[in-house]
Amino acid sequence: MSVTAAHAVTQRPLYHFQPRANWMNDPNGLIQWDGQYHLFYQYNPNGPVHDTIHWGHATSRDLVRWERLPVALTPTPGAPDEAGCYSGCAVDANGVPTLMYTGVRGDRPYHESQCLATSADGLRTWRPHPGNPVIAAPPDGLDVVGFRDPYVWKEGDAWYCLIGSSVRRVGGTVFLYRSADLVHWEYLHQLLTGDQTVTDPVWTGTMWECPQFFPLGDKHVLMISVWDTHKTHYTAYYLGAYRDHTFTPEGVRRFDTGANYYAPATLRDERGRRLIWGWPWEGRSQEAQRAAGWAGVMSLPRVLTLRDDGALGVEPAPELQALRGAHQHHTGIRLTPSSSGVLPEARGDALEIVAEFDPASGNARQYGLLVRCSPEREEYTRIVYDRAEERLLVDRTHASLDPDVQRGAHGGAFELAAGESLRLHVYLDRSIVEVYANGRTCLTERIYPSRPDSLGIDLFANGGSITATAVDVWTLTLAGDTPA
Ligand code: DQQ
Repeated sequence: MSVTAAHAVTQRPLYHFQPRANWMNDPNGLIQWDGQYHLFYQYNPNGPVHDTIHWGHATSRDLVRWERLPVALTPTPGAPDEAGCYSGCAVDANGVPTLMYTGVRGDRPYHESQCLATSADGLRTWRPHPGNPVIAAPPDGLDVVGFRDPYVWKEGDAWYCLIGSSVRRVGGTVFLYRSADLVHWEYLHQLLTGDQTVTDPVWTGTMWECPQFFPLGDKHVLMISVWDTHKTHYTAYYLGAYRDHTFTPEGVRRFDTGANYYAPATLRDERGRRLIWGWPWEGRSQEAQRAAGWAGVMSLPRVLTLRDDGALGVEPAPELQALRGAHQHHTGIRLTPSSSGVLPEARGDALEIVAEFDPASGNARQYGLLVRCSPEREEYTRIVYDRAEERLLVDRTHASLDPDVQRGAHGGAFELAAGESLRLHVYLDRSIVEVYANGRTCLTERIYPSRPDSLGIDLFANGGSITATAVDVWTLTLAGDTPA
């Protein structure tokens, strides 16, 4: 086996959802129907690059094992989606499963319009609506860039739809529409428009993609994917009040402060939970993606809640515990700057780790976890709490000896209350790391260790000592048909 092929094998995630091969990006059309979760996603069946975008489709009963189904949406020659079926949503239209998505046609930059498709066989096959597009162009009189990613919900007797866009030289925006039948739409107004000159507390960019808008507790959340020509891609959310089709935001924050998480979509499941999936895109070259034959992965399902401090709470879905295999439990590990190899038995590239640190137990300036460590530390990825800066980071500076992969340290502000422990909950799956902390922040990063022996994990402390009060490590395995 060539070196490249060997790397492709170890970098392909084991328990995160992926198509068997080729390209995937955004989650789309998330819906639970007759108990089954349906996950659609942006998919190119023709190669591991973003092109000829279809909708892939998978279902699950337990959020862990996914069955891959035939492609749901295919571009139709001569139709508004002839160049691609871009992102969108799914609704239950009085018993008829209905997708609303952006069709693109022509040459780049594509003409974008909004289309419908329905299924008469239990969400298996989909027929484009003969009247497509149902929204042909953005509202008149505005200089807009981009018009895509419809998000639809029902309120009273009417359907409402948000579409992501941008007002040139102003900022990202979302247009609000109303319809009685999902086919004839009336433009109402801009639900919210960003200001691209404002950078604090979050720069909301020049264009908003993939809006999500939903009630949570007694508030509404407007989630947007911040896109910019300078290659900025991240997710932000506004929490606020929604009344009379007007949204009054109280503040804006980042969602997932890692380097590789974008275009999330949500669903409210039959248990009333708000679940979210995002797209952790690749952090390696197009050549490496072509050599691997695949690109893109779906994040794990997360449960969103509304916290008393006005921020979103986020936890991995508890169903993921079904992945747990062999388990180790350690307590009271004292860490100093010279500590090394404190978890010699724990190894693997598909692991769940829960590590709890007591800040009152010492004065370490930085502490945390190392994953995917080679025996002599040529490679390692650091998950770091910087106590002085009050920041939680994933540091990929030494994650790979491969010079062509993304590196750098990413993260965000994270304050611990007086007496509060730090609880790091980490899912490692070969080339993806998802980090959750204290139920209120998360980071997603892609890493590409080049050495097959980069399988160790460790704990560390810098600038002082600290105690890890408890550390649990599980080897994760997936029984079922998901891995290729
Ligand atoms: N991806 C889709 C668009 C969306 C973007 C195209 C976000 O609909 O705006 O594949 O990643």
